[in-house]
Amino acid sequence: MLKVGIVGVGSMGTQHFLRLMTRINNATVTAVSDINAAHAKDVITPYKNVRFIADPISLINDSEVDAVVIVSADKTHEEFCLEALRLKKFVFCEKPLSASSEGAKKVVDAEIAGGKRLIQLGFNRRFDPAYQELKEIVVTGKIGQPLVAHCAHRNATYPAPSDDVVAITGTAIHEIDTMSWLVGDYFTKAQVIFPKTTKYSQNSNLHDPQIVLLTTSSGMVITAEIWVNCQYAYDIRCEVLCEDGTATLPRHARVNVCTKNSSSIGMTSDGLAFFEDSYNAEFQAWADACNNNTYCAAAASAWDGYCAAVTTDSCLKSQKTGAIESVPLTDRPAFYRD
Ligand code: ISE
Repeated sequence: MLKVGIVGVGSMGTQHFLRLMTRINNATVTAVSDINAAHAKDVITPYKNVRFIADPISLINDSEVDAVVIVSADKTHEEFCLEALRLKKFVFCEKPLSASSEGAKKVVDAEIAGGKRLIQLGFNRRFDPAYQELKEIVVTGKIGQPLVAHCAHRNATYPAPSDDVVAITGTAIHEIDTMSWLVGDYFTKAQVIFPKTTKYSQNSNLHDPQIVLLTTSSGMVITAEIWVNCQYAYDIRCEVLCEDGTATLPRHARVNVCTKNSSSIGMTSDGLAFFEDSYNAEFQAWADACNNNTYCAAAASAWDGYCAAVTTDSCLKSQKTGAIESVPLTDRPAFYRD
């Protein structure tokens, strides 16, 4: 039984806590930490064997914690990953790996220096069956080489505080990792374009929607629309244009209801519910890998987190310059090749 410590039980951390306690086999949570002690204690109250440890570094060091789940504020991920690596403990870290590409590089270097792959990054879509099918079609070349992909990432509303930085490092980062994984290539160029902003943008520092344009090393172009206050629902779209056809992510797994002169399909605004199966699958894969003292090759690694951070840095630069910015990435080191 894998004994897990969770750093951060905000909305997503609480979901991961409940997931590990009720839906994941051969893993249990032994301790949690959170800056909001009262809330954390409420979360664990029904579970008598879970301790609250105020200091996250003490939690990571605790002898009853074999492996660490990091779901705290983005800016803290790097420090907690480095501490877990120092102790040679397995880590599941929510994205981003670090708030900067320099920080992400430090984590990658520390993992390589330790000689063992210990970090799994929470890019959950790699475990989504629809995305997996899309990838299979694209990488096997069944409908020719991919040329262009159009993606959309829409949140009904965005939790405050939100701004242009978070739209890239919190939201566009999913498209960045997913598309790089899906086409098996990394990005060389990035640009961000600001169309007219919706009246629902919560502050003057958030252009909404934004269009992210990415070019891969093979010359494929990806357009990613990031619209975090679309109002109507959580909506994720992806269409890949290949030489002999197109492949599109299914948009609905729900029943289509027809009544007089109308046809409708329900949607949800809850992104966690939308991708629930993929979250369960990625956590089960992580727990299984930890219990087998190895890493899950299907999951995102620290290197993938570094690549995403370098790409988001270029997007942030382009938000300021309006120009096409280069993405200074190199080939995957042997340590991260499966
Ligand atoms: C959030 O952090 C996520 O990971 C969600 O998947 C994404 O839709 C949302 O925009 C992010 O804020």
